[in-house]
Amino acid sequence: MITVHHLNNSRSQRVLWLLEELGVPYEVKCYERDSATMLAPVALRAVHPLGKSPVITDGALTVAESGAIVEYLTGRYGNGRLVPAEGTPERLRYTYWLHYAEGSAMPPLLLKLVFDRIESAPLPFFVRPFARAISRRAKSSFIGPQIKLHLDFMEGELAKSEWFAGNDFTAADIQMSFPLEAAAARGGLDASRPKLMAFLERIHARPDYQRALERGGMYELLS
Ligand SMILES: N[C@@H](CCC(=O)N[C@@H](CS)C(=O)NCC(=O)O)C(=O)O
Repeated sequence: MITVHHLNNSRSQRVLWLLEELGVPYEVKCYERDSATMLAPVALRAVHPLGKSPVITDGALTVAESGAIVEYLTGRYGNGRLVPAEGTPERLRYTYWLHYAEGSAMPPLLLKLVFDRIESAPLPFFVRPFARAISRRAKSSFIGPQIKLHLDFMEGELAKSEWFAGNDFTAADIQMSFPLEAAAARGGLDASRPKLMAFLERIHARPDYQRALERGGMYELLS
């Protein structure tokens, strides 16, 4: 039996969704973020040394890192579903988006989260203006323009086909859901980018997406 070690409001929501789409039975072991630091509890380090989510166990196997988990689950249980055929242009696009989600789209969004927190952190009064000025500068000179660059790029790509890898829904769309939901919650993604907003509407309407939400509990990133 597959166990998904699921941290609330996290990337592991994608793994629950993928398992629902594949119709593979699984159990969910829930972990709660620390409400002050937002970090995962140390108990998760007993599953994998980094103590991050998602991580799954399947018999004697432990697989961490969401892209690797997607590859493992589709390869072991997919029977060709949710992955374009080898050697097609769609397969190359699929591989690209599978890596792009964590490798390129997430870093500027994570930086924004960190600097937003610095700005709102309770700091000593003599430090506060400097911390806020540095944070605002980092956001306006680098982070904001990078997020815009990526959102424009993704919007343009979804103007070419309905889903990221082509005309069919694939596991790359599941992988891409997290950066787009994070961008909608706190990265400035709004109705000015209709293709991306329509993508979010389409995925949220999928019954397996809904079922995964029921299994994983509240998912605040959706805002
Ligand atoms: N690139 C990794 C990122 C894993 C990651 O940072 N997960 C976050 C949840 S979204 C986490 O575990 N945060 C809690 C912590 O770092 O303690 C993946 O895609 O699996």
